[in-house]
Amino acid sequence: MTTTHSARLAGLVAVSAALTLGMAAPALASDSGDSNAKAPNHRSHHVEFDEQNNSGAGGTAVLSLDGRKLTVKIYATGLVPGQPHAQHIHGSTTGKHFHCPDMTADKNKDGVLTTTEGLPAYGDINISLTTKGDTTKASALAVDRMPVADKDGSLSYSRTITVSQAVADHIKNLHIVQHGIDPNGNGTYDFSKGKSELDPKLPQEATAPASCGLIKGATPGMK
Ligand SMILES: [Cu+2]
Repeated sequence: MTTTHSARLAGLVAVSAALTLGMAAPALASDSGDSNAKAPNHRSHHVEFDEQNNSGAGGTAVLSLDGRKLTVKIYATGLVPGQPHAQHIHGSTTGKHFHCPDMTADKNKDGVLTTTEGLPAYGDINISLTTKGDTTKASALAVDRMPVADKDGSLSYSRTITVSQAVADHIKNLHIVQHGIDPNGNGTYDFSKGKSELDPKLPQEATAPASCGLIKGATPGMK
């Protein structure tokens, strides 16, 4: 995964932007308790983001799945204003469960949980939540197609994409990660925390995770 991230980042060197990792996912037709669904295969899931790296970021997401059509709506706060935040759906559709790491995953104890340190917990990137175009892992670091936080650090995102049947079937095993932090509070991504382990030309601040949210079970009545 590091190799992939590195490769992607290498192509973005010219782009002075940040990365956000996020993800969202809907539920299965077999989920119980969604009596209000219009169709047996229509389920919605709720995500609550928890900060990573003491970023102060948070927010919510609603993931609606209608067959293989996944609508992802994210409302995040506390992100770095004016900066792009790469976001992905992480995890596995083959039964292995991943989760959101805490600071104990900061193996070198430098005070920053890097994407690489978090990946054993996050799992691989399944979907890149871009604003347009490709949504595969190949666009993981396409920061020019990632949402940008407003002047208040808030970010709204909505997109409907067609996912694989595997994703539709295992949406509850997935989660969303958003990236891009500003620990020194200067309003931009800089090298105060060193270089990104994914690409030394990019600041660590641009690639480190800002928040993570697990896909909760089907929420009755939500659309
Ligand atoms: Cu990610």
